[in-house]
Amino acid sequence: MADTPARIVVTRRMPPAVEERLAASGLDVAFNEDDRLFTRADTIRALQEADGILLAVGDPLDGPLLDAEGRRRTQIIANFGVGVNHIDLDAARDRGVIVTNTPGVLTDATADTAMMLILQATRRASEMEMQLRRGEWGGFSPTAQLGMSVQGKTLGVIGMGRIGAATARRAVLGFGMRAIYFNRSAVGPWDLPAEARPSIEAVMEEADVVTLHAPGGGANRGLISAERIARMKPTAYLVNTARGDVIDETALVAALVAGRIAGAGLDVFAHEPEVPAELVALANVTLLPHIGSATLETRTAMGMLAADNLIAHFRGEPLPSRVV
Ligand code: 8YV
Repeated sequence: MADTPARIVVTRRMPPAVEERLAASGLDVAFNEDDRLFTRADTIRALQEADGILLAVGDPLDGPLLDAEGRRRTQIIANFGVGVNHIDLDAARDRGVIVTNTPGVLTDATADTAMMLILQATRRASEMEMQLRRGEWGGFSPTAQLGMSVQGKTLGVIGMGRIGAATARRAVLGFGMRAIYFNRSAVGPWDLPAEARPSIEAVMEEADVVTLHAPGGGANRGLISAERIARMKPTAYLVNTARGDVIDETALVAALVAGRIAGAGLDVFAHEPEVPAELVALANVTLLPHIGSATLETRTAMGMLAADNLIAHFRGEPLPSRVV
């Protein structure tokens, strides 16, 4: 490392082991002890003062911001998370700013969350829990509170990358579902029965549960459009652990309010932390506050990988997971 240590700004509180590692790294690290969300002005200051920034999904970075009023010092942005749709990658590329992310380490946690939402949605878990908590449970009934069994049903995976495949694996091998998928490029072969379909439409039409695992932003904004939602069976469920903007949220709300699909399980929203009031009021949706990767083990691994990228960069070593 150079004589004067590189200065790093960490925009969010990190799991303890990650902060310890960074503190001992030889880098000059400024932590965010009270976890206060950075304003635009804070981000500009960080870009002017720091050689590297470790940030997360609530820290949007566009081209004008990256210019930092003409005084940017930052060479590398280490994103805490695999999704980088909050960062303008073209703007970073144009300006020679490196961007890294944290693939692989959150695959299982996010696939677990997708499976949890598949089960919560199809078994009406949120609705049932609310019923109980409100004191409205009248006791066992053979015919009330019925959901849909997932065994033998078809899971439709949109985006068969690491997390999509891990979700299919859970659903097929653990819960007896069959899996079909659409992926933009050819993928496989798989160590489980999973059949490709030629289009998103084909998956939407055939699946009993559609689960989304495509990255957000860019061309994927509104990928699950009103027209594509309309292809779903009226008995089908939609699950999203990817990014809120992958769905036309207004169209989804309309479909759910009109009862055109059976329900949804959502961990992500188009304008987080805002959640449309219509969704909050609906019984047939399960809503989670973007907790796909929220286990101590996973968040620690994510922070360690982000730290690895920063440390490698300032040591002049190859970066473990570079995006730009
Ligand atoms: C992260 C995620 O926790 O990695 C991602 O893309 O969606 C989450 O699991 C979040 O993005 C934190 O930056």
